[in-house]
Formats: sequence, C-alpha cells, structure tokens
Amino acid sequence: MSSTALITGITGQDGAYLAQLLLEKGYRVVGAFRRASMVNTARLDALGIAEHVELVPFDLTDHGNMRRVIEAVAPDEVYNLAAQSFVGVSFEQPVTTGEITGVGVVRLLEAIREVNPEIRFYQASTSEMFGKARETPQNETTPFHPRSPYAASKLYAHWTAVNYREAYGMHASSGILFNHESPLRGVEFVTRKISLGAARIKYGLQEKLTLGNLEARRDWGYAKEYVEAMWLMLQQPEAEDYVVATGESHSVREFVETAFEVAGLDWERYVVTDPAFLRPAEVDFLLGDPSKAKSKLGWEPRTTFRELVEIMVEADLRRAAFEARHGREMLEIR
Ligand code: NDP
Ligand code: GDR
Repeated sequence: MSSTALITGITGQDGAYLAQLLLEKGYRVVGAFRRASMVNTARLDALGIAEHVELVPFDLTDHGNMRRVIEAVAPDEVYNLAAQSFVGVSFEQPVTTGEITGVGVVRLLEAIREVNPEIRFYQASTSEMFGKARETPQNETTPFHPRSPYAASKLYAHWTAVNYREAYGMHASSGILFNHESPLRGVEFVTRKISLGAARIKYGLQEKLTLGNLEARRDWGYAKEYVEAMWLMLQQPEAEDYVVATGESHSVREFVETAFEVAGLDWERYVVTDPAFLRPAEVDFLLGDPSKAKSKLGWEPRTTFRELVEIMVEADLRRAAFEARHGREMLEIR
C-alpha cells in the first residue's frame, strides 16, 4: 500500500516541488491549504500536478481543525511548510507571524501527538535562525541569533520540534534550509524580484528595478533539489536536524549583475536603491555547511549559482515575452 503524505503550505513554492517529488515516488499526496475566496493552485498547475493532489482546508491557527484533518487523512508523514514566510512583513506583522510560524507548529505537533504519535514530522526550519551568525560557515551546532520576528518564531518552532522528539520520542526532524529559489519563488523575494524585473525591463514592460540592501550575502540553492533533502530526513531510522545549503555565498549585487547579464542588459542603467526596502535589523551574511546532509543523507546540491540565475531569468524572459505579446500575464510559470 502506498504511503500518505500531508503537506501544509501546498500552495507555496516548496509545497509544489515536494508534492511533485512525492507523487513521483508513488505517495498519496494530500495538500493542506488555508481557505480563501479562491484556492491558489497556480504552482501545482504550473507543474501539471494539481489534479493528482487531494486538497483539504486547514489553518495553523485552529487546533481543532488540524486534529480533524490529521484524523481524516491518516498520514504516515507530515511536512510542515506553511508559514508567514516573508522576513520583511514579519516586522510589520510580528504577532500574526508568531501565531502562524511559531505557535502554529505547537498546535500541529499536539494534534499529531493526540491522533497518532507514530506519524513522521518535518519542520521547515531556516538559516534565518543563525541571523547575526557567530561562526562561518554555519552548521547544526552553530549558536542561533535571530534578527526578525520571523526568525524568532521559527526558532521557537524549531526547538518545539526538538522537544517533541526528546519528550515524546516522536520522529520529528527539522531541516535548517538556507535560501532556495526557483521560477516558482514568490515575486516579493529578492531573487525572483530581480529575475522578473530584468525580464520585464528587457521587454519594455518596466523601466526600473528598485531594491534595498545590495550587499547582503546569501547561500542560494535550487528549491527543486532542497525538497529531496526533506524527504530523505523522514526516511532515516532516527529523527535529527540537518543543515541544507550549497556551501557558497553570493551578494544581492552579484545576483543582480548575473541576472541582467543573462538578460543581455547593463544593470547599472536600471537598478536603483531605496531605503524603504531596508529592514530594521538585517542578516548580513549567511553561508551553510551541508556536510552532515551529505554524509548521512547522501544529499548534495547539483545546480550552481550561475545555473540557478539562468533557470530563473530564462523562465521570466518567457513570461515577459508572453506579457508583451498578449497584454496579460502568462499562467504557465514552469
Ligand atoms: P511560501 O511563502 O512560498 O509558502 C508558504 C505557504 O504557507 C503558502 O502555501 C501559504 O499559503 C501557507 N500559509 C501561510 N499562512 C498560513 C496559515 N495560517 N495556515 C495555513 N497555511 C498558511 O514559502 P516557501 O515555499 O518558500 O517555504 C516553505 C517553508 O520553508 C516556509 O515555512 C518557509 O518559512 C520555510 N523556509 C523557506 C526557505 C526558502 O528559501 N524558500 C528557506 C528556509 C525555510 P497561501 O498561499 O495561502 O499564502
Ligand atoms: P530572506 O529572503 O530574507 O533571506 O528570507 P529575501 O529574498 O526576502 O531577502 C534576501 C536579502 O535580500 C535583501 N534585499 C531585498 N529583499 C527583498 N525581499 N526585496 C528587496 O527589494 C531587497 N533588496 C535587498 C534583503 O534585505 C535580504 O538581506 C528567505 C525567506 O524565504 C525565508 O522564509 C527563509 O527562511 C529564508 O529565505 C532562508
């Protein structure tokens, strides 16, 4: 009999790629989404998998709802990808972020513990927890120093997952994932804002691209590969935490230079900066050490920084060409 996976945050970037991977592996995939006036299946549609994923309404602020969903779906594995995931917005909405991204995880773990503590659990932890990092590169033993309400909420969720493992013997693992991007990345995140901006400028749909801090450095990988690490964590005999990263760090400025070069444009003519995009506290430099994921999971990144930028810019050039020709956005975002 095939295994059942419940993915929260199914409408997000990682939800789509993880659903695709698990369907390929023969899983029954149930996607939990928060009810809205319209269900946003754009990313699942883009991958051509929407009709293969069962969808259930679900909200991380409602414990009773989660309990009933876990009972009805009876999953073998739960991947908790749902979150208020935008660092910038977390400064504007710190309480909502704490409710969903932090306390929401306790509600979910309680529901799992009550219904069936044998269910394997994945928590989407983040390199943002290292924040003002005290050592470089960062690994599983590096001390945390969160720099935003988002990061503080994720740290609470992270330690909660560790605690449920230690207190109740649950198979709960946290993947401390560094930034991972793709053509399905939300347009408010810097990489996609740049790739889409460069492509739209190329087709005369936009004149300028306005950014914040160009000197911030991140360890950027390809999302499609990072979801493989999530699955591998839940296949291990023991639950543990793992850093997932490329081991290379680049600045926002380098991302801009490369993206505009791929689009055949001189970035200095189009990119401007505005302090409105600066954050009250910034994470300046992140660099991950994925050695443990490599040795224990056999996971390694395959896509280089340059290849990632090319994948994103080329996808957005296709979108912008369509928009220029038809006067409306392309639904296809593969
Ligand atoms: P996205 O922002 O693309 O997706 C977030 C998902 O969470 C969406 O499906 C969103 O639904 C859902 N969600 C938000 N609020 C609620 C709620 N109250 N109840 C139920 N669902 C909700 O994130 P990514 O796919 O990029 O990331 C997946 C996870 O991994 C997130 O937890 C993120 O914080 C974490 N992470 C991401 C990294 C990255 O670089 N991408 C790195 C490290 C960690 P809706 O579509 O309705 O908004
Ligand atoms: P991050 O991603 O905060 O690392 O969180 P984001 O792409 O938002 O920012 C990366 C860096 O770029 C700088 N920056 C800008 N950022 C945005 N969004 N818009 C701009 O115009 C801009 N200009 C410069 C930022 O200041 C920052 O230094 C992402 C999210 O996916 C989290 O959910 C996840 O946990 C982490 O990655 C790992």
